[in-house]
Amino acid sequence: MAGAAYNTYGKGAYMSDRALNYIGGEWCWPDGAAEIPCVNPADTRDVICVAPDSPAEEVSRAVAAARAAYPAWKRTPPPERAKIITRAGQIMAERKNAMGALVTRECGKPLPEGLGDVQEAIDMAHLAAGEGRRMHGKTAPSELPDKLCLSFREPKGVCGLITPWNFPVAIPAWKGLHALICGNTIVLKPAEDTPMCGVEFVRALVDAGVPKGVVNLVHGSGEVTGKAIVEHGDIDLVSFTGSTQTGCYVASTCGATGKGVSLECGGKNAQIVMDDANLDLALEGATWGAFGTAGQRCTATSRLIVHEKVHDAMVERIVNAAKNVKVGNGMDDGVLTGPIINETQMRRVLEYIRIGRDDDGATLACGGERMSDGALAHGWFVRPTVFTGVTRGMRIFKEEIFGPVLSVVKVGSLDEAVETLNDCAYGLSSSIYTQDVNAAMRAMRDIEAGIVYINGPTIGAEVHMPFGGVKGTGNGHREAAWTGLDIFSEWKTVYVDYSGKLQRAQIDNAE
Ligand code: UN1
Repeated sequence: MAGAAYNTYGKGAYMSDRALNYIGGEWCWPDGAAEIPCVNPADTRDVICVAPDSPAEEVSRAVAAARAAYPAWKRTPPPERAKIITRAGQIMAERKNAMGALVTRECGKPLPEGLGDVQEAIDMAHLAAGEGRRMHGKTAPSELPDKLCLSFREPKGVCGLITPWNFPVAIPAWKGLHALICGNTIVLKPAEDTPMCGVEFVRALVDAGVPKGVVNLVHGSGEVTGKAIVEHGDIDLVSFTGSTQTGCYVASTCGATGKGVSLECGGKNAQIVMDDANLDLALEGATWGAFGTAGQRCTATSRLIVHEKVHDAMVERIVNAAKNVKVGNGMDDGVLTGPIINETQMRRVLEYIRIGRDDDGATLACGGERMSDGALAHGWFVRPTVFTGVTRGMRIFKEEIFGPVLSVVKVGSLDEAVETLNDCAYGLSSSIYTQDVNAAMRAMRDIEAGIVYINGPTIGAEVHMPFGGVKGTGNGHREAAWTGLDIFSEWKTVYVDYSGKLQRAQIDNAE
């Protein structure tokens, strides 16, 4: 076996200054791998660990371990698999405070959100475990006598899971727990910014008793480790959450190498505020949707589409709210907006702000700059930013920014609001604030998005409902809920002929 093996079970990997891989039941570090440092984005002097940039050979070892474990796991009855997932959920609940703090330390989002991230994984464990007793198929009589038709779910095989940093426990859980309950074995590559969250998620499964090789963890960059997963010849399915650009590469490579692929990519989500909306409620929703998680959710509110009759009042409120948002280290009380995940991403957000101001010609109503005074000096903070006078052709209207930047667009009617919302390459989440039930129903029908909130912000999806989007956001799959099972399973149809003779469908019973 390549690499020194570190057995860190129990006390473990979390205490280590190295984020270890987990392959075939052993914690390990690939010999000679480049080291990727992981720092706290709120204070980069806080070095959390180094993770290996796992090369293709390490990915191959993980895939081989997953392949070897697959037949036995596939034959394990789903309610038995569910017991392990239930225990993993219980373990995460016991460790919730520590895991939540780790989420905040690694990815910067405020502690209540860090805890929420872990809670989402716990919820997902309950859901996936329940599915262990709901692996139902359909049965039907045949068109021929003395013949029976059955269908049931089977696992896909070895699944490569490539997950983002912004929900570093929840998204591995969405993908991983549904993959496992269906009987797949997995190779998880967590985001390089949040390797220890990946370690903690896997450690919960290991401590819950998942058999060796069923769950494997490989750290690394997208360019090295992610690429090796996507191109590997013995992976059956890749499930990816991240940018649309990378998603297109993942999809085309999986297509060329004959793998299944599920994608959860970008968003440019909008909240509509109609003239009859409760503006205080709409303001709370927009503030949370745009500046919570520093705008770094696929579901974040990035466009505020406001009816002209309440436009000025709404702008005044949101600008005032943005100016008063507490920005800082997510461990501090009352912080709504934490740091941007890393310097590259912060520079990208600042560049979009420049584009909005200079190229697009929108009006910068507040924010628009890096914050680096005092306690913020060592982090990647961007002041909550609002642009007004944004119109449909502008880049800040169209492109995903993934930062605390909100573009306000003025419209004159519900139809124009929905048309403006739909004028978008993505279609993940959306929201409308109105007290008119007919307007709400029309919006529900006409909005092109996977998720629609009525009188709620664009963020806050629950694990038991389908999660995903249309257009450039995905490729037709829905994670979590009952629909997540469809990503990670295949249907097998079985015909049982007990007539004792050859019966030819469509022929012997032809009219
Ligand atoms: C994401 O941003 O990729 O609905 C996931 C929400 C969360 C999940 C977001 N429950 O905002």
